[in-house]
Amino acid sequence: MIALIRNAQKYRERNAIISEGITYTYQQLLDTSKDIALALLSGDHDLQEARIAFLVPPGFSYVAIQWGIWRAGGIAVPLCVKHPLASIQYVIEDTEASVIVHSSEFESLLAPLKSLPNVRFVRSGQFRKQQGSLPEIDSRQRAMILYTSGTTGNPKGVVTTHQNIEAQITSLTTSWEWSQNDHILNVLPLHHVHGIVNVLCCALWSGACCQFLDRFDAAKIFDLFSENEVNLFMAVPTIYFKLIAHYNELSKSEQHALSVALKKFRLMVSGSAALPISVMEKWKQISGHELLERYGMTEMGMAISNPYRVERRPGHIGQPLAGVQVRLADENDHPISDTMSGEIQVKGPNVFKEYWNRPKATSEAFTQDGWFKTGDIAVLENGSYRILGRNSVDIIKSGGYKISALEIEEVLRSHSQIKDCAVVGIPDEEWGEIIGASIVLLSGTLHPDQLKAWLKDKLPGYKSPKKYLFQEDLPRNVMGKVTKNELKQLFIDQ
Ligand code: MLC
Ligand code: AMP
Repeated sequence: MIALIRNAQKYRERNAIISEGITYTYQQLLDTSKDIALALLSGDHDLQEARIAFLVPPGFSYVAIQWGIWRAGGIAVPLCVKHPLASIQYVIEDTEASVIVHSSEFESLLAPLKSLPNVRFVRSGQFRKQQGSLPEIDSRQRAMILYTSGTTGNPKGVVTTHQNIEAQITSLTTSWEWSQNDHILNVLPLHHVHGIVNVLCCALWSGACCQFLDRFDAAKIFDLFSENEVNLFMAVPTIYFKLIAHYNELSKSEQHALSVALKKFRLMVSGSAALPISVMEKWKQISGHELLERYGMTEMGMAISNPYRVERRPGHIGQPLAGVQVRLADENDHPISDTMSGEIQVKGPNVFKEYWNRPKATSEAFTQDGWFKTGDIAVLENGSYRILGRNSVDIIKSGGYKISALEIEEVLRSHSQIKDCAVVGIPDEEWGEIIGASIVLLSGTLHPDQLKAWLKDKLPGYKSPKKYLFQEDLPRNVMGKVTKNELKQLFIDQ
């Protein structure tokens, strides 16, 4: 049996999930996920490693479906509730999903896909109590596919097995001392490793309680913090930035009451993007907490973390987590001495199995001796790693989302008025980076609002450029290659 579900049996009477004001126990999660698994299997469907996509808001139903898919032997493919149909369809077609589970609010969005051949649509509210037995699940089986942007145009599906997920969970639960007394608030999107593994799965592995907010809302988060139930919080730097901005708008007495509540937390973590020291310091003044910064990636869960108990180093990501091997390597994948900077390469049971249906991309992601090449450049300083940047200018991190410049360029180039374009990440205190697009028009004029409206059904909102620069030609070197660093500077100087 899947370890996460076997574990849950130790905590049957405890609270597992709170969503929409309702509290659900581990027993309810076990029962409902079993019903879902049996319903998915009914009609003699063999779901071993079948891709089952699901589109439901964060909450109990999401978790019960995720567990139901796993218990039926399937591979869980979470879809993003904010994505336009084109992005959802891409994931469904790329994974060749045979079942799509969705809640009623997505009925009309998904309607155009109903004609897809060999796809079964299942409404999440329609699961009935079922009798029957569930298949044996091997921990080496594929469990989940999450989509991530890379240096190729289209997002790739990152496949993890049950064993991978278990390794990702246990290195965090031991390093950060999770226990059944913990209560975490989950405000993160549930199609990425941060919200799914670090928050949800770690809580459920530990017998703790995971409370959901359906979306990010600073005022609601502070209200919940003030109830003194939540004692753990994990978020991306942009969220801490937004919480600080909201705190600054409160009255002195509200600020005081909130700070008192925050000081009682056990742990607050930041990751998915570099934490600006200014954000760390302001949050410390507000909450009394030095944010624990850690480093990870969809392909490997978390790899490096500041320590839980001893001193954390601002601007640094810390040391390898339990069970994870880390090295720095040069461009020939040779390990380098500790004093030099190089690519972070990672090995361990936490590292993913493959990119779905992309053997070439998978083999290119590993060195010949099996190290995963992260593409992040770091240096080791007094025993603590510090990220210096990425080896590709085409990877942008905005608000914790990884975004491929090439994917956006490909879409922009399909506009009838666009002759050429180049997309870059522009440094920004709130978002880490924001997307800038330089556009060369064939003729006429185009307003950024028109482009934004045109992109709306083609790309998720967070992939839509925030700044545009219309140019006669793109900056290029003598070889004719676009000089993206020069372009970045043009945006900065704007
Ligand atoms: C939203 N918008 C963004 C954005 N998020 N723009 C750029 N970057 C982002 N990340 C835009 C929307 O398109 C919209 O634009 C406007 O902001 C308001 O949208 P919203 O959806 O209401 O925004 P909000 O809820 O405030 O979202 C901000 C956020 C969100 C920070 C809460 O981006 C978020 O949840 N980020 C977390 C991502 C995450 O979990 N990453 C982990 C990946 S795993 P307009 O123009 O239409 O108004 C990973 C590994 C690891 O990285 O180490 O963890
Ligand atoms: P994703 O592919 O969305 O999982 O994002 C993974 C990437 O996020 C990593 O390759 C890093 O570039 C970045 N990242 C995650 N955590 C940190 C951190 N603490 N500091 C800097 N970058 C980070």
